[in-house]
Amino acid sequence: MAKDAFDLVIGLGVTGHSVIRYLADQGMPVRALDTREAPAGLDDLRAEYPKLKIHAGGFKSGWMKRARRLIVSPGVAVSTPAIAEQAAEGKEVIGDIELFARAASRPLVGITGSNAKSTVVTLLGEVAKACDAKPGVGGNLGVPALDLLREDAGLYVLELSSFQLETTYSLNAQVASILNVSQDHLDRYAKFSDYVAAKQRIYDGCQVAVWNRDDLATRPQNPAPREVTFGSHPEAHYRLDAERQVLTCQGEELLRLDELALTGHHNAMNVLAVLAMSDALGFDRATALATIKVFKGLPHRCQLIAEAGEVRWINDSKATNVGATLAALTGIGEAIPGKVILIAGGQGKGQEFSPMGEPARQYLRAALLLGQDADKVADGLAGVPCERVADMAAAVARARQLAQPGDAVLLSPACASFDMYSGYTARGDDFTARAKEVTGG
Ligand code: UMA
Ligand code: ADP
Repeated sequence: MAKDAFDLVIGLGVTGHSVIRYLADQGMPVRALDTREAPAGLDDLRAEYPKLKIHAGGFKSGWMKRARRLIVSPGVAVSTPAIAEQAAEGKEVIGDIELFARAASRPLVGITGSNAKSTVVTLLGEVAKACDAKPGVGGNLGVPALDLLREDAGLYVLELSSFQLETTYSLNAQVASILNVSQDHLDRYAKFSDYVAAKQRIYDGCQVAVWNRDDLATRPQNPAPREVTFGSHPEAHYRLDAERQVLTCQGEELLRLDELALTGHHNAMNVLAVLAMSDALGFDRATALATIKVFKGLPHRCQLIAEAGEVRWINDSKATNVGATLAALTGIGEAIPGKVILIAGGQGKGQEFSPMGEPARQYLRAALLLGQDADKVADGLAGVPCERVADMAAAVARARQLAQPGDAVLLSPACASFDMYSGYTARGDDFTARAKEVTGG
């Protein structure tokens, strides 16, 4: 390595901090930049690494040119001209997951999908823990992958976003899975096929590919050494038998749906995916089944937060795309005696909302729409009574007026929240607090 060579970390969020920590621990020369003037945590970083050269407020072209490698955070598009120019010159442009994959000495499970990643990663992590496999669980879920290397682990279970996969070249997972694919992040991808192609990279070099037999976009485009499928399709290895309301493996009954704490068709799919991966990893099936049965799901995902006057209030703030809202609408619409009052809207990320039209006409009493793309959501819900509301307080107050016994009030926005909130958690917390207020919960 040349005497003054350095790695340039781009983006000073959670990922950037973890990359700096990792490289600094190894005594590797590193510099860092962020395109924003005052990224959060800058002062702490300066205090922790007083000698670290940091630039804030743009791409510093001299550093971009002189850097040995660019380590790019997932929130920064590699198509950004300043980065693309360097890649075109032949410079290595990678992300934290690539660094992780090169360093990890334990088997790795990589899980992606438009929806269900966090639920499946968390549940598989619980199963692995119960089976004494000492899993390190993280990635897009929250704990950056490189931080997992700081603890002793027997196995890594990583949630991977399409953004992270774009800058990953040597994942070589023991087990890899695309759980499902539907429109998302079309503000970052020119075409839907580019988004799918990014997800497909998860299978590169994997030993076992676990894919969704009901969603052919999840099938490895290049055949994997071993492939295992889940779904309700008759040919799925791990299958939901909807008639008998059971989950099976090659015809053998594993679980009745009423034995699960999780509910809804989408969660049956999630459980099948976990079982397929657990078996592929050689975990004890009885321990896996016992762990799965009691798993109640994560907050902000179809979470029952209040019940009053025979009306259920459900927080599904994590539904940041149409696919997730469809799952909630059909799952809840089928399960309740009344109708659904849907609260939706926010930043639409270039999605089409028309796929929501049919289930919305079937299950909705009304839709209360807020945020930047409320009108676009309304266009997709033709035939459903839609009202614009100024904010969550107005949405909750109006939902309370409209709800009848047997109904559910569902926050499932199909949109990102950043036009009104710091993230989906803040949005879900706001809804929960206001719903509890009006229901006296
Ligand atoms: N930044 C720039 N220029 C830009 C954009 C961002 O300099 O054009 C800087 C920001 O100023 C900020 C930093 O980059 O300082 C933020 O980096 P980041 O957006 O890559 O986010 P991190 O904090 O590193 O968090 C990332 C993931 N965020 C994104 O992919 C947007 C987190 O997923 C993940 O938990 C974390 O790494 C650890 O792996 C969040 C997410 O929303 C939860 N993911 C998307 C999703 O799930 O839909 C993909
Ligand atoms: P991700 O990490 O991929 O965003 P989560 O488990 O956090 O996934 O769930 C995100 C949203 O997707 C929630 O609204 C949840 O109810 C919904 N969801 C969960 N599993 C599925 C599935 N199999 N298909 C469609 N939507 C799902």
